[in-house]
Amino acid sequence: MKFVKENFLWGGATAASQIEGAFDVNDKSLTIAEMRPYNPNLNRKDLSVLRNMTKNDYEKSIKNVEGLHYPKRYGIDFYHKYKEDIRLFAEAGMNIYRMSIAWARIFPNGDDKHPNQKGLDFYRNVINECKKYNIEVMVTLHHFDLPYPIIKKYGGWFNKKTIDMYLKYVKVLFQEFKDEIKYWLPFNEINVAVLASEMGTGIFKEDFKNDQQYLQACYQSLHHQFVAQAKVKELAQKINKNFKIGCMIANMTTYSLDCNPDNVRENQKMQQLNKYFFFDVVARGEYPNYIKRYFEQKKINLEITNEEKEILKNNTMDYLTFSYYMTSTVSIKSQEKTEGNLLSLEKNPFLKETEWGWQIDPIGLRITLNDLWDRYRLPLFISENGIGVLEKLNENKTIDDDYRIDYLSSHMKQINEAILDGCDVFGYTMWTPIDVVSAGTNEMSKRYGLIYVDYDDYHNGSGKRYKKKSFEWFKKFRQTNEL
Ligand code: BGP
Repeated sequence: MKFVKENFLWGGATAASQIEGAFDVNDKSLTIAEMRPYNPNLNRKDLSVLRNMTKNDYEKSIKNVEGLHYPKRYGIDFYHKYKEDIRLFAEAGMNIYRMSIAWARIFPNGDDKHPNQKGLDFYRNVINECKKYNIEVMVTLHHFDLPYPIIKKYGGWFNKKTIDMYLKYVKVLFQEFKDEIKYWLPFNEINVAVLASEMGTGIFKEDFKNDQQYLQACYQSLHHQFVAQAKVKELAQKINKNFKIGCMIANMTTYSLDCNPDNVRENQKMQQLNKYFFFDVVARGEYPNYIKRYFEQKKINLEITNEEKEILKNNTMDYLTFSYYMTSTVSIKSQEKTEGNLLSLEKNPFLKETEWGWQIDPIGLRITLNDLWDRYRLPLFISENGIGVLEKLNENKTIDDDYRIDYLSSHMKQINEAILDGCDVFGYTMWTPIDVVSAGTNEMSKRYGLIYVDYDDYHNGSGKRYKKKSFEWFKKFRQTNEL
């Protein structure tokens, strides 16, 4: 099948805390991401791992407690190897690279007077390296990596002061890379602010009286991120009118288990709460009524000023983007049991799943694109999509990852279908072009890349890069446009 769209952006996505390493060089502070330890006994299918750390655990992590290991502090040493890696991305035929900038390298404490020049220099070098190969760069400004000093001193995104510190940081980057970067993402997966708030906003359950107060705080912190994001858009207009600001969510397409109207309605509710709410706010500029009703039921009272309402109304997003890995299946019963866990207990008998229990569903991507296009009529971008697998180099020093080729090509074919359906989709960055440390489980063993990196979960290994079979497949696709 020929891919129909010309000038489409094809590339890969990564995040600073999962690749850079060099966690303590040049005055960088520790980020919340780098403080999450690897747990060798983890249950790979239990996503509650995303939200089970206490403040005390983080304090331990600052003190580097013996016996604990923090893979994100080392990443894949991209900090020193970025030239080699970007050359490989170019060789694979990528024309876009979605990367994130670590706030902690620019303003390590959040409230520093001046930006850290050494941090800016590092990112300038990385961006220049991409430009050398004509690779467009999309920048995520905040990818689960709030600097810990902001959490400790200010309480993370629950505090409105974090909005101002964040805007100061963003302004520096906007001015610095005014001519180099067009596509910006203020937040990675903004809905994580509610789904796994500790990772997304740096707030902790034990700081609130009860579950209800905590849930309210999650939504309040999210509101601060919405306001920050809208202010980023406002600032962008002043600095460079060509900047494009997008909102990203972790896509939560769910199906009803069956045609029982109770289950169908439960599914609709889940889609509203986990997906549409976030895009409704940033595309339409206001909180939808169904969420106000939900807040009433949960006795959630948010502080939202009239000025903030105006800001949201006047600064809607230029494009919408999402990560897409799987779909889930919902019934009233499953939702009661999981209390809205990311993965539902209902298995979809039509889908296969990965070792992490993620249900593979390429057609769901076409469905998602059509739904979003119909609802918002805004350009769409798939900012993450890929499959995590346990892999070992074979005797030929490669990996025959036909399953990855199947996964990626079947999703890419569905994008083609969605474009033929009439959806305006302008790009795709796979997660990931190269193996990285997992965001959720902090392990290196969950590999997504077209390029294998020789490190294990304890950062033992040579760090050498090896092309997998999927690398050659993608390269060929870029040359022929044939899927
Ligand atoms: C998304 C994150 C990424 C990423 C990916 C895969 O939620 O934006 O940072 O890592 O999921 O998740 P994991 O690494 O847990 O497999």
